Amino acid sequence: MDLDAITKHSTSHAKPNGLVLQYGTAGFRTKAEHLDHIMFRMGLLAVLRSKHTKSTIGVMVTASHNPEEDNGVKLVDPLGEMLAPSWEEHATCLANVEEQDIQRVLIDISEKEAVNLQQDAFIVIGRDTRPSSEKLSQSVIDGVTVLGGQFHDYGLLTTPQLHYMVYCRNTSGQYGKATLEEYYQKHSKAFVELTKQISCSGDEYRTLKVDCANGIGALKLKEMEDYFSQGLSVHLFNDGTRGKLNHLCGADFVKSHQKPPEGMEMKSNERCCSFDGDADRIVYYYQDADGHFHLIDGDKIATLISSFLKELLLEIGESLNIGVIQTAYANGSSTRYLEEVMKVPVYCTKTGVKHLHHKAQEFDIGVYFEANGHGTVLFSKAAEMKIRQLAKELEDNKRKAAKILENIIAILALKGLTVQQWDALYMDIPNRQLKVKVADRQVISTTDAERQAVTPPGLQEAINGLVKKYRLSRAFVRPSGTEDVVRVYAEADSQENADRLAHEVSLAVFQLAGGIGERPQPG
Ligand code: G16
Repeated sequence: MDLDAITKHSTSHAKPNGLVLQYGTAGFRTKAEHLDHIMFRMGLLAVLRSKHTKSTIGVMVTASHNPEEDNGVKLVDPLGEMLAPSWEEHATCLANVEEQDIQRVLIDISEKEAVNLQQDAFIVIGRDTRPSSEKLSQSVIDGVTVLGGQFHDYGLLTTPQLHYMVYCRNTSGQYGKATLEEYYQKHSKAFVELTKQISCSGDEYRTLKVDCANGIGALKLKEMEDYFSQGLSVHLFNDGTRGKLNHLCGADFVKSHQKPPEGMEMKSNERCCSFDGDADRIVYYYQDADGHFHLIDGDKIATLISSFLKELLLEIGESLNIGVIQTAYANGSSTRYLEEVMKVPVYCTKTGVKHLHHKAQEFDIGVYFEANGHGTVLFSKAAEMKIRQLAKELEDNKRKAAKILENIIAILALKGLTVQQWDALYMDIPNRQLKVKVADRQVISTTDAERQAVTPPGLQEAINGLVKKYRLSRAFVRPSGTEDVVRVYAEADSQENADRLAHEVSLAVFQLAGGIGERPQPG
């Protein structure tokens, strides 16, 4: 390690006095102007992680669903997964030390993790379209180079694309080349193949309106459009040419306000969807003939996919085990439907893709989705090999099902239901999400996959008392890991009651957990 160079460079990426940040739900997130030192230091840490794993490590500069003024960074581990928890702790430690202690912390991490400092390091970097992202990714590069790491800067990428690049580079091309062209080809091929096999007629399956949250999704979808031109025609809205990133649009807005984004023309029964700012969430929706808005969120996506997979497995006579992973935000109706109607085991983890992903790895086929639209399906290596084998061996009618399964490994598509039939699988329990500002959100700690508050004293008792007043009700609170707020979630038998319960719980948080600013107002 060239300690002098580290000292020299770190002074040009000074840490604001007194600023303490934590590696949260999806890395570091805060106002962009407070992140320069974090980016530089995460460049340093990525090099150590790369040397330690002897693999390429990814760094994504994005604050995803957060407002345009924010930014953030997360590290991507060798198999395209989120950073290992022990290294999250190193990240938080390195982010918060004073400049003169950076070298000591780097040496401590290297010693603790037995990092071979002579090992080469390679880092790939991607960024979203925020005005601050380019400069911040330069600070990452500064950190990488000062520790002697090599790098490839992909520039503008969606978060899933960066994860894909990391995985490709670490699997010696077995999964594909780490280029955008290959990414588009691979995904569109599976999709087009799949749409050929599913006999659905009419345009309704081939057109989709997409709200791109004024973010990177618009650029990348435009690039991808030609690759799947036979299978799907997409109409882009909020493509960043006018509006502000995530402002009154995007998946987070649509999900939490339960209404369409601004800037999208919706005719009745048209299929529409929204990405978030880095295009790693998707929620679907439509407006019925009476003008009512219907949201098809991550819970419904998980239900569709797992029921589809179960049918296919039944068809080919395979008994691979499927598990569905949700978080506390999953609508109560979705959990009941999955367990009681579909008879698949459902597990609840803490918020954050990393937690769901980890649990999903325990199954032959692990389907995980957060209600907000993040998710995927994991096939164990053994399950994948079995399916590929079956796709070759089985007699014709069964082979078709196995072939579909094989393509599904790369991409997921609908099973020929209309969006309305999909929506009608079960009825959501009315629900409401709110945010409360408190002086220090860490005063709230939780247990039971974030469904119960442990501190501050009295808060859980207060929530229990409020929940009892309503039918079919449930509520919980938790500190956000991406925004400086406490999140409140409530369900009840009517929208009015869900709104009321969420408001009453917000007031309890405000009173018992040190609320600041204006008291939460009803509706
Ligand atoms: C990130 C995480 C998600 C999480 C969301 C909200 O999403 O990747 O797993 O659900 O934040 O987290 P919290 O409630 O802790 O703020 P994104 O799309 O912003 O990367």
